[in-house]
Amino acid sequence: MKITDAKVIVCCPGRNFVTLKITTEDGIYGLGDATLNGRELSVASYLTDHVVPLLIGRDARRIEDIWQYLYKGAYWRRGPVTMSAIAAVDTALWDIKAKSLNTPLYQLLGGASRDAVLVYGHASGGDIPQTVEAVEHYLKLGYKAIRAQSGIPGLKSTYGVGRGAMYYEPAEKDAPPENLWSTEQYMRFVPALFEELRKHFGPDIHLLHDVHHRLTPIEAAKLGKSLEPYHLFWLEDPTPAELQESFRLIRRHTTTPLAVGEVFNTIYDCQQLIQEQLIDYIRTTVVHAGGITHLRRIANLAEMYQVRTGSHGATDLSPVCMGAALHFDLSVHNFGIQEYMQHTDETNRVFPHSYFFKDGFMHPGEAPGIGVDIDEKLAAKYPYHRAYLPVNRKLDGTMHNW
Ligand code: EZ4
Ligand code: CO
Repeated sequence: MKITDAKVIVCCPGRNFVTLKITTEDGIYGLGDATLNGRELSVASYLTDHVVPLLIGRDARRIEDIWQYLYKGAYWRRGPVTMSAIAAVDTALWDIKAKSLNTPLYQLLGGASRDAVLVYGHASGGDIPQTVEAVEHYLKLGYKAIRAQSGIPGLKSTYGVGRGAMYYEPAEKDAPPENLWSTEQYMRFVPALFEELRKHFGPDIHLLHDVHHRLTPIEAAKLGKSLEPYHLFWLEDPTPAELQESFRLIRRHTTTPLAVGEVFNTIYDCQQLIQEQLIDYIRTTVVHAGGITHLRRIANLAEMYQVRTGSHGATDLSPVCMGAALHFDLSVHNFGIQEYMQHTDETNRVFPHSYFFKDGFMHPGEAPGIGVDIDEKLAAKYPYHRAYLPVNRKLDGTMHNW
């Protein structure tokens, strides 16, 4: 089954997406997400200029070999650009294989380990009452797990706090906005937020919180400890994780479960975190961590150490990634939870899909392959628009580097 064509589609239906489409000699095609938020065109070029020429004529069925060929053959290993490009190829090839066998992808990954995939949504507001309202809204929609973020009194804007009820978009067009940060104000505020949420909604709903790498290990330890009475499902990215051993310090002080890994791109980024049981959930995703092939490897390592998966699923991960993630989630034994930030209708129209949400759970559907398509004509109506993630500065103007 020779690959006859591979092309990169860049579009911006509300936000930028990079999609790889691989076509084989018998007309079957597969899709892979290659979106790297704020650095989209670098992956598009990596694919178009350096990978696509190597794919033409290759046997699309040899998924493992092509993965190894692109990873080892490049000489330059790892990194978000490389691994997102490899992920796109890998995802498209799994899509093709499943379509050619006329089966939904999860059946090739061992079949369903569960009936449906637990997801969490994002509730946020400018202050505590607004955040309470947002959580209530998600509960009404049927969500069983909800991430709560709130603006901090006295700080003009805080990363991770949405502007609308449902569609939170982390990137902003043209130039990176600048947020202001105060660890002291944040640390005082967050326990009050969760105290209020537990008062309103009781002990049963799963509550999550994302720190977005803003704290030092000892600050994170303190926050984790102060949140213990509110028994979070997880505390995410409490500190940057380049220095994996820094999580030992957090672990020594708190039993609040920890989730890390949305920015990781290989198993080496989380090897120590997993093997020393320094985290509870690994957040690597299909698109940024080398595709289905590599994500399964990470999940298998994690299973040995009782670490569960909790893949990143923000809006900058395209519906193609979401579809692929749901097949992975449904099949992998040590699944924990999947993040689900709804895409806008505009995005959904460009990427028609079989996956669906019901009562707090999602399912990839039974369409052959990943079950996500792209309407290329419609995509062409939304040209790329440069956009960036915000940067974060302390009150005195210093770049906040964690
Ligand atoms: O910052 O998707 O858990 N979700 C997040 C997201 C990420 C963006 C980065 O592209 O932290 O909002
Ligand atoms: Co996050």
